[in-house]
Amino acid sequence: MSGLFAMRSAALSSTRWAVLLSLLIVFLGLFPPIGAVKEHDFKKCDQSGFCKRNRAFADHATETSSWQSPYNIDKATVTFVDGQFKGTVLKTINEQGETVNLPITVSFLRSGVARVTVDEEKRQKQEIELRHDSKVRKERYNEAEQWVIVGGLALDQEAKIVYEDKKQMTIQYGPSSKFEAVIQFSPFSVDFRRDGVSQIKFNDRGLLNVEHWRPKVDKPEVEKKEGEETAVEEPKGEDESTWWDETFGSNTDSKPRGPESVALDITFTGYEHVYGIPSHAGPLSLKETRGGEGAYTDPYRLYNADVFEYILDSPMTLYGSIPFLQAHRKDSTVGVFWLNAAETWVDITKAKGSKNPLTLGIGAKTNTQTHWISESGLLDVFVFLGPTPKDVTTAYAELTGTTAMPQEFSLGYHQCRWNYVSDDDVKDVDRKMDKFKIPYDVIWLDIEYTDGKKYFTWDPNMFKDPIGMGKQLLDHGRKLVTIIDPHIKNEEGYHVVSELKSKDLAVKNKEGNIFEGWCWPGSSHWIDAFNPTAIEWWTSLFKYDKFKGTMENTWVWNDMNEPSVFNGPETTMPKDNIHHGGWEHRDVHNLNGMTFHNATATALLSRKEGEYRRPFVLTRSFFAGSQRVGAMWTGDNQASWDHLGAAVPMLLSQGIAGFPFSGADVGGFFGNPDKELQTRWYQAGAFYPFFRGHAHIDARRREPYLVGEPYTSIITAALRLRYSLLPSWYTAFYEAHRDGTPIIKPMFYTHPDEEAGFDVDDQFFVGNTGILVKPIVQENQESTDIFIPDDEVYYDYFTYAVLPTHKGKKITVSAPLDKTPVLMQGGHIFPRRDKPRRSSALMRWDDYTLVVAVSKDGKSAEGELYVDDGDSFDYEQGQYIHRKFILADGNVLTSVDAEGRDEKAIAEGSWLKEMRKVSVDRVIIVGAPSSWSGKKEVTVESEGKTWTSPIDYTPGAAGRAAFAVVRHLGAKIGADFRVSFA
Ligand code: NBV
Repeated sequence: MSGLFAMRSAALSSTRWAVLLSLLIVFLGLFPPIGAVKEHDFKKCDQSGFCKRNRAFADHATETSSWQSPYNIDKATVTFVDGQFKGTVLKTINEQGETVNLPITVSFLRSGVARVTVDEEKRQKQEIELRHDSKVRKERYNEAEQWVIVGGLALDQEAKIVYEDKKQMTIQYGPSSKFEAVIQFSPFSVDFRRDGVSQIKFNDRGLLNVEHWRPKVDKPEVEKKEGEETAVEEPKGEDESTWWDETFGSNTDSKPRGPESVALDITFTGYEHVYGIPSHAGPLSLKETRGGEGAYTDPYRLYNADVFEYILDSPMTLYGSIPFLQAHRKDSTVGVFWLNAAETWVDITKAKGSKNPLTLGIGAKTNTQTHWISESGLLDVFVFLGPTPKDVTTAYAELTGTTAMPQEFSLGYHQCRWNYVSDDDVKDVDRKMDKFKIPYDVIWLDIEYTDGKKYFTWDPNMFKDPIGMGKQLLDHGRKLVTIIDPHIKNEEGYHVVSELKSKDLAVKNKEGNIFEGWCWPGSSHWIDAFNPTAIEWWTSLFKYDKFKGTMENTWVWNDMNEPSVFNGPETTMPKDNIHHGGWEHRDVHNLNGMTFHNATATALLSRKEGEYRRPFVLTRSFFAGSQRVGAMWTGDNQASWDHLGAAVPMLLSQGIAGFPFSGADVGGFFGNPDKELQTRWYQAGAFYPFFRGHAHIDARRREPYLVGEPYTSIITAALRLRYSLLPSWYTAFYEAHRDGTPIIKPMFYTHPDEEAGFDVDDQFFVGNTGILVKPIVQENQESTDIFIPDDEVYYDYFTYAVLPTHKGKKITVSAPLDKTPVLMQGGHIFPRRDKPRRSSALMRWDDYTLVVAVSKDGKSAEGELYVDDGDSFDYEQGQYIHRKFILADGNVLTSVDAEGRDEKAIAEGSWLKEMRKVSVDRVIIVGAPSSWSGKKEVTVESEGKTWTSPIDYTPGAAGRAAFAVVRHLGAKIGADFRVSFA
């Protein structure tokens, strides 16, 4: 590994070295590296000039008792029109009182969200000079919004000034005018209040810092003393050493615009827990970052990077970032979204024992203080005042979009490894899965399927007949995913690179020439997916007649899109590279992965004239908004118990940051899991929103049928559990698509009032099913403790045992190797399909089972089912079934349209017509009332007919709930029905 990393950071210029390097890469590719991430290959805050400067600024402010923020609003410039406050912040830059103009806009949005944007006048007007004859844009990057925001920007015309004097202005806004923003002019600060109580404060600690443009002034040389190098006079006050250029490893960043960071302190008044800002391998409830017991010493970093074999419990950056954070205390959630795509760091500290009078009386005494620091771009922050976690996630989703309705197959199991070596290999695995009756939906091809890492080609020897392979999969209802990365091999005669060059669609270097770097194929260029013309061209490459060998069951995986550049600084692109529109890579880095993912998904929308289906594209890198495009996974984890344990908090964090279609490599990417670990990982993975087994090229083959008994059977049972619950998973995806809620939900989200659950991150609820899962992530564990967030009744999923639970306490449940701890919370109804099949496609017309977990009141429960064709966009035209099931009074179960639609009025397409023939076959009622004892039949009414169906009642015994099973119910899933137990 060390060799590869050394190579990745080496700046090689001569052809001889280049050839040697490519040979070495090929060689090392054959024997890929082992060993943990080289932390020193990635910057710490004190190696990142702007982070270090802003932390020093913060320290100075904190240590100076008389500190006053040098930012003041010039009252004379203030206007407030149609829900928008505008003015100029004056930044005092020296003792003479000289100031710099920073235009500020505070927009109050109809949704109740407030947005604060600060720009720099000189840069807006392009009145700055660039160094090194650079041709990049002079403005601060102001296009992040175009990629990220899809709605919710309408202004709240009702917002009004309710108080104003020389010092401040109070604006009332939001639903029922419950929110207020108190904008203080001097020094500038904003206090966001709900019902008169302070929730979020900007610049309360005076850490606002907008590094304004200034020309480089060459300092006079000081007299050289004997034996010393030529010295430059050290500037007084600020540390200029990283203003004009900055070296890390062998790369020097030329910084044509000099220092330009933006930073702000944001305090959450009375909030002890903060969540979000993925992706980091650490707990869901974020840690403090400025030292102290158990705290990190570095800020959380958001700078998408190929962090090979990442370490756990670390604020280190990973492959993707979403700068959205929620703060939570009992019964209140608020949040901020920091819309900035440049390298960003977030420091978190908690000020305990605060005597803040505004928080007294509500029991909270801790303020969480955050300090956000970005290298360039606008200061652009959205503020959410809740008060529920759902209010916050929904408002965020209105801005950035919700998770796309997925291809239904993509919720099934994905079988991947680096690599299935030939088309015969793929066909063989496919047959063996059938032979062993192991359900799966998708088999994946990693980079080796290509001809010499040239995407859109096939290895002519190993993949002679990709269409034959695709057809076998199609016959079994299965799909193929092929990897397509953004680095394009720089090889004479390769049509993709020739077109990329001739059409001028690649990312440029600082000189404005095509950027060349190193990745898997050796010398490569990178498509600039910020360019609309590049997206158009990219789309053309995926047409079935262009990417020969693909067909309608082929889908795509985008890897390495941070982008990963082996010989670039921190394994990525130089920051002074140039993108479409003249923006520096520095400005857009964290958006890069999303633009590529987006280009690929766009391409899949039109592979053939007349074909318009939901794309499936997995991405490694992402940003806010990526949820609209596809799924993500947590990158290169390891086959270790620790990594298994790390996955759930990471996926929970993804969910509350609005990108819930997420998974971790099941089995662990690097290394070889032992049989127990692999089994436990499948049991956990069966409850990841995205469920894929994957392995490194060096890892031993580990398809589930190879593990041997009893493991293969246990893994198969976990897979079948996933498959039987697919209707519930699909319904949870629909809910996420509708309003941005997470698919797997942490305790604080479902039970915002139960304080003991606020830092619980190793268990979760699946959608609104009431299914509570606690994966086993430790070796030799035969039991586990599950935290119970409320006083509902909880049943064991498999045995129907009623657990002796207490709100806010843990309960021990047994978990031998063949059991995943899964509970059912009383009060819920969820749909299943219980007939074991080989793939989700084969389950399409299967009848349903409804599981009713009766509430502690012994008579009620509710749940939903959403189903559509799982492939097209016809659901947008009403081609779906959405039912609400209600058990009332312990004697009637009804099914009604969840949206109150008159279903007869919906014109039936072919899918809906067929689906209307599908029935509810069984209803299992767990916690069935004892009055049903001895009952032999129930009365069913539906579609104007009445009939009876048999019911078997089993009385409760030895801690197990009474349960009843209605067989052959026969009511159609799409029709209203009423089952009477009386
Ligand atoms: O394409 C090869 C791998 C892939 O299997 C993995 O899932 C990605 O995260 N890829 C990274 C590149 C090389 C990793 C060592």
